[in-house]
Amino acid sequence: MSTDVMHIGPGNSVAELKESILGHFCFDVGKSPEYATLHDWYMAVAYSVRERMMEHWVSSLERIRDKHQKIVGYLSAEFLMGPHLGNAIINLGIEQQIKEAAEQLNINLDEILQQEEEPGLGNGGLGRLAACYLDSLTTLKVPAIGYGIRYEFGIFDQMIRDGWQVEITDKWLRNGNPWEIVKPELNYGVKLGGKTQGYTDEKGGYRVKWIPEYEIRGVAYDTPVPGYKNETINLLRLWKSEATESFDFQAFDKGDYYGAVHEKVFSETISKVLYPNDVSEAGKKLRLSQQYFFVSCSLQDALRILELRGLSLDDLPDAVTFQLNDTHPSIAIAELMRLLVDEYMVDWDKAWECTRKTFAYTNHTLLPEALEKWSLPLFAHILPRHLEIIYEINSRFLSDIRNKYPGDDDRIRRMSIIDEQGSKYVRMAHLATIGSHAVNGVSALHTELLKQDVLHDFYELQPDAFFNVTNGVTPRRWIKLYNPRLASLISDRIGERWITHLETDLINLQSFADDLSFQQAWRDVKKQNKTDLAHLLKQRFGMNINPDSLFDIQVKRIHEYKRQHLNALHIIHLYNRIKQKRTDGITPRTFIFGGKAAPAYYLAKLIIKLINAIGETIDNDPEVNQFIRVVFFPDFNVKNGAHVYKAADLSEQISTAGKEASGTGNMKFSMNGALTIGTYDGANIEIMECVGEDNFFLFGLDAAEVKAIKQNGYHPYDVYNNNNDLKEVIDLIQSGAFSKGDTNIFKPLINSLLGDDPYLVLQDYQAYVDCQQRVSAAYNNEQAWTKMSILNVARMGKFSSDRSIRDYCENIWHVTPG
Ligand code: GL4
Repeated sequence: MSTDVMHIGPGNSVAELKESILGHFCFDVGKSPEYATLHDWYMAVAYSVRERMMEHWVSSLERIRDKHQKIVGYLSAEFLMGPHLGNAIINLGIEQQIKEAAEQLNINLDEILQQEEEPGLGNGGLGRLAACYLDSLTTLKVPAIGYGIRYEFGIFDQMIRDGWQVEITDKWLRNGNPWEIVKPELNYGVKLGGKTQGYTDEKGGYRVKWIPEYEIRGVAYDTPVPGYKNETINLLRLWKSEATESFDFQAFDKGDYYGAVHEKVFSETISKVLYPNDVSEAGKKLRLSQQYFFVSCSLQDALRILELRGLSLDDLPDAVTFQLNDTHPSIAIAELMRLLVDEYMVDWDKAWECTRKTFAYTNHTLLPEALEKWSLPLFAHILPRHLEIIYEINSRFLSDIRNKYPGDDDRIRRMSIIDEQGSKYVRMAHLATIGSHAVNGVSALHTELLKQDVLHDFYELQPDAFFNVTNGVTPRRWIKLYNPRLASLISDRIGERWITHLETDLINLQSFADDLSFQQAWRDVKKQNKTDLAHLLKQRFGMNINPDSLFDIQVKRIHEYKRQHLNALHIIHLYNRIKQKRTDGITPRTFIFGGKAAPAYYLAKLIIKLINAIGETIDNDPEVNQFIRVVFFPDFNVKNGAHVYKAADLSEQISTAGKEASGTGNMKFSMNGALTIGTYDGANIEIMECVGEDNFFLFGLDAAEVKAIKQNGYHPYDVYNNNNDLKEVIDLIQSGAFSKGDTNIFKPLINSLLGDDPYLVLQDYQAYVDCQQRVSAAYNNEQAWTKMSILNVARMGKFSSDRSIRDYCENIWHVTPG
């Protein structure tokens, strides 16, 4: 059977690809080529490429079955995949042929690629990490399914009007999605609300059943994820919510048409829209319903696969391992217990052992506002049975703790899944930790802080359950696809193996760091990438930037802890110096910002306004703009990221130490030849260790100093008063210099900085400005800078997501790649 399938596989010659594209044009797009739009061609090319993945899909499934391989179920509320077409083409290894086929068809492949609307099913780093991990899992031939939600509307599109962020609905599905394959037969019922009822089973045992208020259905939408040139496909399986019955015929018979449709509308709401908050939680009812919805479908799906493979429930931990991508899917722990205990009648202890063996939990943030907790009434209202199960898990767990630490009531209070203070809450991080066999942080520092702080009691209880897995990013998308000039320069010197062996091979570039002709070629690539970005910004937004200036870039979600406003203060410092004619030592720079603010996060939106206001003021001031420019690149997403990382000279990674769990943009920049100005935070520390302190611009307080200064009483107003330069900078904002005389508009931001400055912007200001001065000086030495840039790239091998996935395989999942 398997070989039959292989035989029908389409070929990859130029002629075959051309024929295939024309075939899809005719049979799927259904138009005559004379009337074709670019989007029509995109669809035809996408179908042709997808077809070439499908044969590997079937053979990959057969391989898993025949080898009895363990499957990784990556449970994530977000997958920020980025456009599929370009990635699929390079991973299938058909870029040359496709290019040629397109040429022969008289279509421009770059224009075709631009047609794809990216699936923005994530907020930022966490969702993008999930996407990099799927790429690496598949490239390493680890059987995996990414389980998530098929949001109808992903992260909003950002527009900038009058300097302010405006949110536009992301209608990513409006022109169809050629990458997904709906599996109507793969659908599961998901209950919500209602109550529970006890009963006695045939053996006289006490059991509980859940009588829900309503039930919805989840339908599977599969997207193939190709490995790099290895004929392997994994699945991204996203659930769409539907009504169990589209019409309530009883209501319909009574003439209540609207009542009949109501249920359908409600059911479809569950997978309607992604919550646009990054590292912060709103505690909304719909959000908990979304989490439960996708987790319940995914677990039912895994149990179906188990059965299909002829295995029993006892085999579950050996057949599947579930990774919880933050606490968002952690209700899965209670759901698996419910399925095993209530539906499969497994006894509690056995079910618990199986559950703990099956789950592992990754924590992605220490920020208190991001640690999910649900109020008990809300939880009970949506998941009454799960709350009972959580109480049972908690009471057994706490009784163990009591035995271990007799009389330590404070510890009980701290470790309980239920937060008993004030209005009571379910703490999802505690549920995730207690219900998993492994817990990991995402950088060395972050894991250390998890152990010392947020999960300290749990670490003390079970130190062996804690691991670090430093994040990584895929070099396929982030170097080969999005920086083709650099990729071919690297391959020219060290061969192509680095694409899948970054850790061992990229280091070979080191020997060229002093080679002057290589340095020149290196600079040429950067210059061309910068020129491309300048053209794009000119074309799309009419912005004027100079590719000969230093490109100083900060792209990431806008958040106070990431301190885009610290960057802005430095810009104003330069502005002030230029206005005062103290220009020596100022290197021409273009400051580029990008990133979305959560729609309800007022201060973040005000930071965007401030950046744009500074940019506009400078645009209109030739005295200043001969030295510096500031641009805000609207709607930063994966697609726009393609043009940004490769064009950077300087990467801004300036979060308050201890706040950024890892960061992954820091890795993308450095891998593409930017030097980093950064704090001692997240993965910056490990990046600096790898690239060398001399090739990294470090400044500011470290995490311990941040903690100490806060404990001893921090007084930002004194910092402001005692630093003349800083005072001038803040006073300039306050004077209305960037707001046409309006002295009110930025008050909330200034009040926050002078009032309590929770992220120590003022404290780190001077160190940052001084460090930027060192950057300027270093940039003026072209050769030395180029050498640092080469060494940065050469020493970044550790930060491939392939390494991260190998770490997970070895320490957490116990599966062998390949
Ligand atoms: C995040 C962290 O903020 C970020 O530092 C990290 O790189 C990313 C992936 O581990 O996870 N946590 C949340 S929540 N959103 C993130 O981007």
